[in-house]
Amino acid sequence: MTKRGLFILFEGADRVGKSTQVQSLTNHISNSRNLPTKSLRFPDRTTPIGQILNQYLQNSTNMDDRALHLLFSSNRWEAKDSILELLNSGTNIVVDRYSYSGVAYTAAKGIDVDWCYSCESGLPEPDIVFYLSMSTEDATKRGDYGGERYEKRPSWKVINANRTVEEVSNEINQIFDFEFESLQKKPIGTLK
Ligand code: FDM
Ligand code: MG
Repeated sequence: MTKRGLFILFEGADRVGKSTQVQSLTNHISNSRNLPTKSLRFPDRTTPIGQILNQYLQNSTNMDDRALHLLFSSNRWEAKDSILELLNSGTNIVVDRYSYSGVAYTAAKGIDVDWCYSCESGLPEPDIVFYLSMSTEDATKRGDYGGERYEKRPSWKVINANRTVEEVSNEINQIFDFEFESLQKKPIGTLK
């Protein structure tokens, strides 16, 4: 029987190196284990909802904060079935931003964190989250980022991203290799 794929998530501030590390880990998984691996990113600007988000992000068109939040969240919900299909068919996914970005960006505007997070409840849960941090100060503040309750189920790894691309990817590969088999045995989780 095919084993399920893993859902690996990268979070962190802009320009911290997420896209580079997503690509690097995707290559590492395909090459070292010869397993199907796909990278995804949110927002997914290719869908109709994603195009609205893209317009907002590019032109800073005005939108109500909650309406915007719901669109970012819908953009994940519309990917839910394909995410589950990929995982169930044995494809690993390496994802650039997800629900924690959604909560962090909207809550930073002063909107209730629980309201923000409630839209995410029921989505597939990442198996492991690599939080790329540029300073140790950020790392200790990560409660502000996703909030402690969100860190309980998936395994959060705070990675010091203030190093060379290779140093960062070596650490990520090591963690991934160490956790891979035990994570694969767990059923796919759901955000609570
Ligand atoms: N962003 C991203 C949000 O505000 N909410 C979300 O749910 C997500 C996934 O969109 F500034 C913000 C974060 C960032 C912007 O992201 C575009 P990328 O990673 O630069 O494409
Ligand atoms: Mg960006």
